[in-house]
Amino acid sequence: MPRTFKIGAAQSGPIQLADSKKSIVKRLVEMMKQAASEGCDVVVFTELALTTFFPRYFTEDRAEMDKYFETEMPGPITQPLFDTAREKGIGFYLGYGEITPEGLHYNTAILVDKSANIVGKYRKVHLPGHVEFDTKRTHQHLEKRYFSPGDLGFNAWRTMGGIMGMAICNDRRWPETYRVMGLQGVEVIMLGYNTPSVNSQYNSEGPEIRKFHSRLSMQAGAYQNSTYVVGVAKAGNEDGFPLFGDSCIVDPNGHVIAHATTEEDELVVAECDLDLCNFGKETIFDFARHRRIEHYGLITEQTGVIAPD
Ligand code: ING
Repeated sequence: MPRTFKIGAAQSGPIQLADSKKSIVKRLVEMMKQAASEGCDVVVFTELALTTFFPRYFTEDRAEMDKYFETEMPGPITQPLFDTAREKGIGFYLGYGEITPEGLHYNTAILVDKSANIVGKYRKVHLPGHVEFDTKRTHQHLEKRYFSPGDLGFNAWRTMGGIMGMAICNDRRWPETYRVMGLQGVEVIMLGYNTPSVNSQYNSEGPEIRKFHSRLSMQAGAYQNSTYVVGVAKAGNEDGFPLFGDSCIVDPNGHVIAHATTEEDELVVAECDLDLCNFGKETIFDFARHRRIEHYGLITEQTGVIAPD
């Protein structure tokens, strides 16, 4: 009997500066209802799903960006997501900007089960970009200015009939992200991303190669840890700044089994058998039998490159 788990990847189309969080939540609830009507067990939303990708804008006073963050989850704005999840019996992943009671700012995601309980929280570890305005870039990417590096690590939670993990955007480019969760037996890694269509430091790097790198990273992570990976974009043109879509669901063999075809709100659905993870975990990627950790020390002892003389 397959351990069926139906996944809905709810890609978001563009969010403009003028769009209210209330109007965005309405869009997300619509996709959640569509996912529930198609029998999904979980719906995966994107990174910073409630707002435009505000780290593209520089403000001297960082507190000006607090309006893009949430101080409570759920709060009045996001409560309809939890109410609908409970009513429909569907879980969800939601990416958002978090301000803690201590006033710290994180790029955060939560995992919510079918009873609308927050099962887990993740704070983005790998923050790309820079802190100060960079005159050499065609557009800014100020995540290191507005967020602190995540302090919760990479965890996995047994919920909704499987072992679930979370990551956010740039995390998908780093093999350590997947392996730490792979060492916890993860079967589904959910992640949202907001990825500019053009490299701000190398403009001839356009959407095609960037989509290739996005899929390459997620397919490799899925295969090398025998897990499903769900990557969900915020896509489209936000106030003149294009983000690519290509949301996709990758199976434990590294195959893209479903993907978006638009740069709008689009639900991508795949019925998955979580037991498809087992063969890889029990053979080629049976970590206990094959890994040789005595040779891996540099990975945690050293941050940057130290090349031979
Ligand atoms: N966005 C991009 C991402 O990692 C990026 C930043 C793009 C870094 C391409 C390197 C190359 O997909 C976020 N939000 O991390």
